[in-house]
Amino acid sequence: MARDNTDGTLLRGGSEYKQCLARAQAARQGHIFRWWDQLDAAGREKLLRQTASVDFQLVSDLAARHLGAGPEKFSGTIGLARVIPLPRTEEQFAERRRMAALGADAIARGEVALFIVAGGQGSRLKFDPPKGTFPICPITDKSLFHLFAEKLTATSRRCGVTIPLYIMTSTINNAATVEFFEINEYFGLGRENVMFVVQGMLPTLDASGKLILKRKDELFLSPNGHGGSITALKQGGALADMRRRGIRHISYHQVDNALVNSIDPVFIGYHVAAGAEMSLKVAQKRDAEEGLGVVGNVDGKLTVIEYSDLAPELMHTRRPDGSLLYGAGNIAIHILDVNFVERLNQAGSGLPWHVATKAVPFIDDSGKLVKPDKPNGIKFEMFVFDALPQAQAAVILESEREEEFAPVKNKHGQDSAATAKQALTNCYGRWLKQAGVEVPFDGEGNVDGKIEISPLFALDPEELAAKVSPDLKFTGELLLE
Ligand code: UD2
Repeated sequence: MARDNTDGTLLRGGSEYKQCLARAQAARQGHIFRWWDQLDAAGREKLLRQTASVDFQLVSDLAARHLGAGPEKFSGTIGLARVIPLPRTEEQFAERRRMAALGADAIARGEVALFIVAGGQGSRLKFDPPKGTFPICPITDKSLFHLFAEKLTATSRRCGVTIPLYIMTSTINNAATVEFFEINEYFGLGRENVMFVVQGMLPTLDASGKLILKRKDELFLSPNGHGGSITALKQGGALADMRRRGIRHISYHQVDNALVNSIDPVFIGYHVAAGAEMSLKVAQKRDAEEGLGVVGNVDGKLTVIEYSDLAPELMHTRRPDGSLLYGAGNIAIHILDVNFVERLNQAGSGLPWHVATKAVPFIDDSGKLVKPDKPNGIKFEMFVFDALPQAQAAVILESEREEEFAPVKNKHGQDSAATAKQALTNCYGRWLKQAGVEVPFDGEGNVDGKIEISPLFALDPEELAAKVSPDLKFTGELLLE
């Protein structure tokens, strides 16, 4: 308070407080200031800053629409979507080669940027720092961000062009993410070619629609979902930067896929050839309940239905041959056209909201912190794939999951760091085998040992085959940098 009295911010803080309190009270959320008298100047400032960022109208609309509505599972009719299958015939291989050439041309013309969404909290991994800093490479322990940066550098060199990188963070992890890039000197990408955009945050509500306080001076805010990237790209200045650079196509992926082919000429080629506005990659689901959305036609529009929104009877429907009817899982790799993202922004993104209920710590009526073990907090998120029905044309490309999808989601078990590291080793092992090198695989396709091939050494099996001799001996650990 002394500071307020001496430099005059008390007056500003005072009027700001009155304004924020009035807005909160008008929205029936005045309780967020109940501990005001106990807060020091820093706490008051924090609470005011957070409250000022809250769109109370949106919050009350969301509460009115979603509270008590119960989980809505999609159980309607899903038409099958046209998916470009993995190549099997000579003709299909030839078409993929033609598309690769088309895509490589677009990259070389400087029309493609990489965009990584990394604003999530990664709570299942139980790793506090930003997920992109997670050490993932099997031998060197390089981080996910480092691995993606090397892929980008290798592609840039191959195509003779600078490919800019955009990363979406949230207020929770932006500072730590930027610092990680600073410390690592932007992994050689050049600071001027890396841009961070910060996504929006939304308050978490309790069952009665009240904003949850996580501390006496802090609202429980959560990132607004990866669908928030549509407006974040615009508001953070990334779209303008892309326009300046002549970027037309945004290659989008999540921060948690260790095997992703960040800039895939084949995918870009198909997207460009179809004049698509948004495209996505799918892979066959491991099993009916794997946490991947499925793609289909709903009311004549291509749509992704998130696994948690899909009725169990649809999720488990099988064809006569035993395969899953809705087995094409969304692996969250997209291409978005810059013009499309601009158009979505004109409609304020136009993406629907989804509800998730999570156990979140809160301050109870007596001011004590409670850590519930049952879900008590209602979060709202937008999903980027909900933009798909608005795309005038779209391509869905099937990918080999062993080559392109190794998500790092959990601390242990399936989709964990251990399975992703094994998937990297196995993928590099298959590339070596194609190059004629003897590599032992067990019956489940796992290499016994560790292999790491830096993208700067070889970006794909063809480049590797040109660089290694079949006489290379694998003795349980192999690093090619
Ligand atoms: C997502 C997809 C799922 C499948 C799977 C593939 C959703 C809802 N589901 O599942 O269908 O494609 O990925 O791995 O997307 N993120 C942000 N800001 C946010 C929330 C998330 O940047 O507000 C990022 C996050 O950093 C991560 C990615 O989005 O890179 C995925 O987030 P997730 O772990 O919540 O998604 P998940 O595993 O439920």
